[in-house]
Amino acid sequence: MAFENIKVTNQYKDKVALIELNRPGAMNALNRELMTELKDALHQLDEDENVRVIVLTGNEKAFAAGADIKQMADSGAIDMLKVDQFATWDQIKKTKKPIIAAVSGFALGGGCELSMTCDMIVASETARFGQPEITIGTMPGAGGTQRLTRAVGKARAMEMVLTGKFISGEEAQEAGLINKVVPVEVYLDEAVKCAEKVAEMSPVAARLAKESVLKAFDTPLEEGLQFERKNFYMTFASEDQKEGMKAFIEKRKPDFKGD
Ligand code: DAK
Repeated sequence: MAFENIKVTNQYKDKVALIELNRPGAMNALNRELMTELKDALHQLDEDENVRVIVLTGNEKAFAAGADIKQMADSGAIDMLKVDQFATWDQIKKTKKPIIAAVSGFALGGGCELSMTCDMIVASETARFGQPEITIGTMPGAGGTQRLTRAVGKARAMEMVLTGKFISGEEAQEAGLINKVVPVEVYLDEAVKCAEKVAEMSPVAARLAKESVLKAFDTPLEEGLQFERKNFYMTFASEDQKEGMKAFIEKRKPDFKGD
């Protein structure tokens, strides 16, 4: 598939794919075309048996500075309803394989929301996370009031959403929004290393585990525990579970095939 607004490398490393947002002249602003390409690429990689983990990145200056303000500026509510870009975002959210965001520079508005849709975030020391929609007369619409609040708590989320304040990579880590903050020279390598680690695991177990952790966001505890239990049982239907436990007993490294 040919893409214009993103670059996709299916085998960036063994079993690890890389998607780079690629609108450097516009700080990787997420226009409709880019989001559709991203949805298609994620779907394609989700189906690709040689890929186990996906790394999503921008460039050193910007992961993404938000939805494309120039494209949105004159839209009416009904135009937006008709275009229904949320369907694209919803599709992205359904990716079954783990996605690791490698964030440097600005991750603002929709860019911050996109990073939070990923399963882990590795950021550079120059990263700036923010939900500045209020400064242009609107508010977050793709998870910025919900995922951010769950991650960093009410006080910080309110401040970011109501004043448009940015937080640094270090603050984001301290607040629990991201996994790791590292020097800018190595943020992509660190994200890829993390992806390679996950790619060594059973892809069946990784898929079920990701699904279970995400379930924690929208279910009461007892329902979440029941869901987790079923997925736990399900891992025992996989060859990978047999291989993993046999390898432990035989004191060797497991070779997970994804069956
Ligand atoms: N949209 C369009 N263009 C953008 C952009 C954006 N969000 N951010 C930057 N650019 C463009 C600039 O216009 C400029 O283009 P030229 O003027 O050179 O043509 C170029 O990128 C470089 O930007 P600056 O010259 O401004 O660079 P600076 O270093 O001075 O500043 C900045 C960098 C990131 C601080 C600044 O550009 C900035 O404040 N950008 C806007 C940040 C922002 O307000 N983001 C929130 C946007 S609202 C939805 C889902 C999600 C959303 C909406 C709907 N649906 C599913 C329906 C999300 C909404 C948002 O994200």
